[in-house]
Amino acid sequence: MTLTSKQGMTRRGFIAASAAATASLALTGCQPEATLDSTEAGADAGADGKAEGSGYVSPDVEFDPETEGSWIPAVCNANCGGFCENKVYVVDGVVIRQKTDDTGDDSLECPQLRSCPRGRAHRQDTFGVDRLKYPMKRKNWEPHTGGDKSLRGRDEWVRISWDEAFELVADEIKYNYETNGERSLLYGGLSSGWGSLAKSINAFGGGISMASTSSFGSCCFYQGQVMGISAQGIGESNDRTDFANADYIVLYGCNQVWASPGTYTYLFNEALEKGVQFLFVGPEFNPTAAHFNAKWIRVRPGTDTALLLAVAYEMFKLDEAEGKGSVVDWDFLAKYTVGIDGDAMPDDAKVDENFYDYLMGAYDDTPKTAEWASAITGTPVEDIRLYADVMRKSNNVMSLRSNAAFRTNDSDNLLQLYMTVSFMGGHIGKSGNCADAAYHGTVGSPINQPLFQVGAKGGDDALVYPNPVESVVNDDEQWQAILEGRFNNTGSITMGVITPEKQETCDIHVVVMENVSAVNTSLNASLAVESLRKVDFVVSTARSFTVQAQYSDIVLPVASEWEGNGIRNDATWFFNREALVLGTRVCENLYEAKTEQEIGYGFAKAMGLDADAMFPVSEDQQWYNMLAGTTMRHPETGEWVTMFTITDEDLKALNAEGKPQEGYMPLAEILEKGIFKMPRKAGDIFTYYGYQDFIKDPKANPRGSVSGKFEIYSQTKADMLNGNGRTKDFDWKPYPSYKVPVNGYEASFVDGDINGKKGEFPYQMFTPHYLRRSHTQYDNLPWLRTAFANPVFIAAADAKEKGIADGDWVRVYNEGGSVLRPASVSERLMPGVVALPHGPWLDIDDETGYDRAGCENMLTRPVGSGCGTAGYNTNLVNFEKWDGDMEADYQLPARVPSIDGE
Ligand SMILES: Nc1nc2c(c(=O)[nH]1)N[C@H]1C(S)=C(S)[C@@H](COP(=O)(O)OP(=O)(O)OC[C@H]3O[C@@H](n4cnc5c(=O)[nH]c(N)nc54)[C@H](O)[C@@H]3O)O[C@H]1N2
Ligand SMILES: Nc1nc2c(c(=O)[nH]1)N[C@H]1C(S)=C(S)[C@@H](COP(=O)(O)OP(=O)(O)OC[C@H]3O[C@@H](n4cnc5c(=O)[nH]c(N)nc54)[C@H](O)[C@@H]3O)O[C@H]1N2
Ligand code: SF4
Ligand SMILES: [Mo]
Repeated sequence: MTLTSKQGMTRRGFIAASAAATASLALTGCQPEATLDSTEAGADAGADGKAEGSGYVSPDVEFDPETEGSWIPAVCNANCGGFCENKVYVVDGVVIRQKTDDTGDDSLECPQLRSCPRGRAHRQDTFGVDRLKYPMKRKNWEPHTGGDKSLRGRDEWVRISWDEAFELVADEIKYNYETNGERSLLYGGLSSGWGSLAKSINAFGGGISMASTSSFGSCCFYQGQVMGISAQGIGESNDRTDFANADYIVLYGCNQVWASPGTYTYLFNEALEKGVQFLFVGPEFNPTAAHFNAKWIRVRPGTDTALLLAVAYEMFKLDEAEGKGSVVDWDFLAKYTVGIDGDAMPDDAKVDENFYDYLMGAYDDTPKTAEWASAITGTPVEDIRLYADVMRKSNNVMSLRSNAAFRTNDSDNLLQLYMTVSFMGGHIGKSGNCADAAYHGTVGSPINQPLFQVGAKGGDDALVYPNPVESVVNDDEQWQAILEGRFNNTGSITMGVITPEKQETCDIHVVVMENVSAVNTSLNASLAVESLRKVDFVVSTARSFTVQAQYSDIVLPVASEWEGNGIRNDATWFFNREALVLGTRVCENLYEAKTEQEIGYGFAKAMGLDADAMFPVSEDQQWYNMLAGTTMRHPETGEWVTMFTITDEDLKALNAEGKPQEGYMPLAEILEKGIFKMPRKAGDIFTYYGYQDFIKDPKANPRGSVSGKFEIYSQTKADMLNGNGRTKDFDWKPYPSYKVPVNGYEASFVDGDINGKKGEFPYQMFTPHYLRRSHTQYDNLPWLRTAFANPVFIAAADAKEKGIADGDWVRVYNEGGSVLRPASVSERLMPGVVALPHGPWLDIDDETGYDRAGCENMLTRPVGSGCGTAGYNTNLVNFEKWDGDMEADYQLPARVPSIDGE
């Protein structure tokens, strides 16, 4: 299969492209003396720091670490969960080399937090030709009416001053409040409400905000009260020093090798070396399964509930065959859970049904046997039995999952079931056993047990300026809310809330997109475009000419984290339990870009608000506050202690007010090194087994559920799901049962009959997170585009049937539209399944309507059943060979706005 870009690149092609892109490059402001050369020089990619590929400006500076610049720690704060160490070699404010963590002996006790290819290409992000240089307005935009709205996404641009930009945005917002009310504004996208504009908008009156189950899928509403596990079932894994004590590690739909690269995969290596056996459960034998030489338990996307029901069924059957208690840990179930069978019902039960009897077929005449499941899941019957055998109580089993299987329609019973299978074997709260997550930043780190706590910035923020409009629109109805003015407000599922059904209306005229790539990353990109072309005003903050910038009317250029104080976003993304990683300022703001706070301040003033009161703490002071307030657990005593010693000189250098303080280590040390790693050893004081307190003493440490125990019968769960008005024609049971998912495997057949004929869209699509990019971030970087293709993965048997060869262009399509990608033909995928890695930047061809970039969300259908899950991995498509002609994306010019007069 092809993963790397294989089409031979014509050097002339990229030189022409990059010349066009660089022609518009006007380096202003802080730009250094060092000559900034373009790729026209045509140097080779790699070690000499010059990019081969479209439009990257590479400084033509000889590398001489002895005399010239200095190494500075720099953050990489993409939303990938990595938080790896990056260091940059800076000459006169320009980064000419990068390296990664080279401290320590790189042992398992003290691993190096090495960055992935994306982090190492980061300088192309900050110094790329596609950086936005100044505020812009869309050429054919008119205040209040939107002007020619159909040109959004394909218009030219006009440079404007910051003053004008602030005035125009403030005027639009005020005008719409007066004319259409506060329900006319939508914070579009997943991270809505966190940006620099949101604070003033909230202070002024707020707007409808948006929620999504994006990362967690149907795990979203699993807070403590639902079945007594940790929020979303995350944060209570055993810590990594215990991995080697398992007999089996089940990687449930995980792909650390792509989706949590950095150090995380490495953390499992000791287990691999010590002979722990890995199982991988998913629709492809992915790079992670390959790395760990895992036994592949194949399962069709979105059918996991059927699979695990059969695993539970087969465990009971084994237990019966071998003698009660030989396989199932009945003592564990009795002590720590409720609802396994009719004898274990909780007090609040309203339904006279239970899990065991359901499995045996008491309510639907269908025992959930391996054979029953296999027909749905595609898993060989013997593999289901093997999985059940592995889960037996005499084995030590760690079950670690990502949320991929939960980003599927109607998977709302899956987390309860996943936990139940581990409860049945008693695999919780002891060495070698756990059931939790290992994805994003949570691999081998029980994040509920942090070893560092970053200090508060001060003068902040969302709590002081909450959004006065309480309405929240869920991802699946975001575009419908704009196009049809209606949605079901059931609270913020992002925050784990499900309130009862409440149908509301709205009249959206303004969309604000900050810190988010809503057009690319939300369900249904074609409706996103239609929606954005309907409203009167779209504003976004952006670093480069992102898709959301492209579809806006006014774009405000935001400084990258290398231009700020680095740590800015870390409170959100800081997940590495065992290391504190800091970045410091690498350079001044580039071009006319402003930091978030500078944008917030200017906008507040334009809104007529008291900007000084709203932003009382300078960014330098915030940075200091974070450092001064940072605490850590002392490596020997485990006590929480102040981390940094800060002197008067430090205070002066940091341009901040405060008092000198005593701490564990000098501040200067971390500012220079950028990293502190907690030394670890198996069995040390930080060793942790998930849920250990509850397991030790369940009465003294009850869980947050109604019963205080893990609930295999959760009335709360059923009531929430049945009350929110999203699911059609299905009664959610308090115990885990199977619901045929909307747009799942069954729906790929005519009338849903899996023994019948395939329907119009016979293939299942899933959308893995991809090594080349972090969601959309970094997908513009030429090095990464050159190194990794943007494929659709197709099973070899299916490709053969369709006459598609590796590298051919393929059109993948369904009711949502068509996207084009090069084929990567693979023996590692289940037939009937295609994979479109998540995150390319939408690029719709006006003539054909095809998306040339292959944005997978053109094909994801909003369903929002269950808790309102964004079912990215349950969509049906068809595909065919595409005979058109198109260059591979690394050959395309950088995306830069076409600016009037330039
Ligand atoms: N089909 C499909 N869709 C998915 C998923 C999937 O698996 N399949 N996964 C979902 C998941 S799990 C997630 S988390 C979402 C992610 O969805 P998004 O959050 O929309 O994705 P990003 O591409 O990370 O967008 C962040 C944007 O913010 C910009 N940015 C970064 N730092 C700053 C800053 O300091 N200030 C400002 N103003 N902007 C900044 C970045 O350049 C980028 O444009 O996608 C979801 N969408
Ligand atoms: N490089 C990179 N890293 C990232 C990100 C990124 O965009 N790029 N995004 C970050 C974020 S915010 C998140 S949320 C995580 C997401 O990371 P993950 O939660 O791991 O999600 P995916 O990459 O979508 O899927 C992982 C694997 O799940 C399997 N899978 C897909 N569908 C199903 C299914 O229905 N059932 C089962 N059993 N398996 C299935 C596939 O084999 C796939 O390889 O990654 C984080 N890390
Ligand atoms: S993109 Fe993520 S994994 Fe890669 S270097 Fe940055 S933080 Fe680490
Ligand atoms: Mo995510």
